[in-house]
Amino acid sequence: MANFVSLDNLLRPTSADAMREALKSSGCSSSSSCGSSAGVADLPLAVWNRIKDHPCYSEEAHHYFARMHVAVAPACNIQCHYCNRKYDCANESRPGVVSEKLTPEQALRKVVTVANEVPQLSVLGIAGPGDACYDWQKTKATFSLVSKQIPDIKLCISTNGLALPDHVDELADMNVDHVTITINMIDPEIGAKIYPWIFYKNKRFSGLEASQILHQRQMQGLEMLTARGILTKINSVMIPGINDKHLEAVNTEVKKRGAFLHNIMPLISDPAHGTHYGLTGQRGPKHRELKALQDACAGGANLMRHCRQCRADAVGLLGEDRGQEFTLDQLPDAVTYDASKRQAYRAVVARERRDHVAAKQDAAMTLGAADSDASILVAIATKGGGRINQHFGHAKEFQIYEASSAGVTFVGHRKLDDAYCQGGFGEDATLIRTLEDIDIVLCSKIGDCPKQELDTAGIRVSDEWPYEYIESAISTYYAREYGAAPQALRA
Ligand code: CLF
Ligand code: SF4
Repeated sequence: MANFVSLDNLLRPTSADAMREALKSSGCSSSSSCGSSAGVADLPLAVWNRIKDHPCYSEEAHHYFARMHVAVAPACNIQCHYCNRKYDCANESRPGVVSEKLTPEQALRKVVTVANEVPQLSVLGIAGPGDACYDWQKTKATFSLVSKQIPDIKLCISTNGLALPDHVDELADMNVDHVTITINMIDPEIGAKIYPWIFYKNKRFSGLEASQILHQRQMQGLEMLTARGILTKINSVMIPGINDKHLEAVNTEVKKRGAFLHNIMPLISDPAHGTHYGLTGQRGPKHRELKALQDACAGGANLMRHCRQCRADAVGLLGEDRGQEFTLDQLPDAVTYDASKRQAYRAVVARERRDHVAAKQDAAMTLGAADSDASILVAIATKGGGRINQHFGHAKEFQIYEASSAGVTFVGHRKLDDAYCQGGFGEDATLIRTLEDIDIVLCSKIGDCPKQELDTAGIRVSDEWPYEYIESAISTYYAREYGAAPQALRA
């Protein structure tokens, strides 16, 4: 299905009214029985300009811009208990086999093909399936080839940090402006429960010694990046009973050393993945445990809450994966970069952003006027663009917002095993568990069956605001239910 903000929008109006008209002719009526939120105003302009097109470093940008990963770096120099080398790097990807590893030349062909066909593309990341800094020659060759052809693409890496200090100067020389380090501990005693061994200076270390070295190298790498003005994001895997109580201290420490963002991710632990934690019954955190930890870190390093733990070969907006459209066998033998679509798309986004900022301001006023003590959680079905523009039955995830008189805040997302229309409901489905503490679900359309089933489970749902900006619809609902009369919606 096409994204909401696409090149198609260049040729037709993007007002909510026009989109609602289009919805009417989509052939599916609602009565069918089928199944760091910081924006430009919050940051120095120079920093905003560096993150405004990066879907991971800006929550706002993730509604509009896409990243792609190329799996050119399979080798790794440490072992994490949440990783099985047969699967994607859990630092930056959900477990799942990488479809194919690429040479730097194959990666270039793939990136140019994607850039010609996915105008949202703004970032090229190398996030495994091993470690981008340990498998350095391939990382470096790929960035060098791609940046010559597409000079404005942002270059981004993710690393466990062990080999990072050896490459910081080259990263700065190559204009890599965004580096993620996975830091799960600042106390090597805790590290020893996460990392059985590391490989450093041609030698294998284990136990406490391994974690001491890793910790020292991670801190050194972070300080070196900060000193060179490179934006850093720290990823931490939240492992209940191991480091969950410790991650607040990690947050404080990385902030002290200049980290721009902290992304606390839930451990993904499934025996089927064959990881140490999966096989030994280590559980991952519940939604509310993750949110409680993130809330407890407020005031420290800025938190990222929109991470999708994407694959090492992901392509597209966060939350969608178009990787299977760009496998090697589908790529042309030769391809030339055409900048026109990406440039045209940016003009669309600039217009959308202006409108969205105005809508958010109206929403804030509506909520303030409601003058209520209520705080609610709202689940949104969206395909991007900051709008409620997805049919309930097609949603594979919901974006979660918290609303109160103080404002609307993005607080995370929740994935479903399957969309409702593909059988994602019924006795074994996760839908009700996923939405159990949600006050209302907002979608562009919903059929009678799921509406009834949600109603039975006591979950409210509405398709009253199709294609409206998320904040506009939430504030209108909130004011109607909990406070004074809402202002007129902005179309
Ligand atoms: Fe990739 Fe990571 Fe760069 Fe983003 S992902 S290397 S910073 S371009 Fe983003 Fe994916 Fe979360 Fe990573 S959603 S796993 S944070
Ligand atoms: Fe796996 Fe990544 Fe850890 Fe290496 S750094 S063991 S690839 S999760």
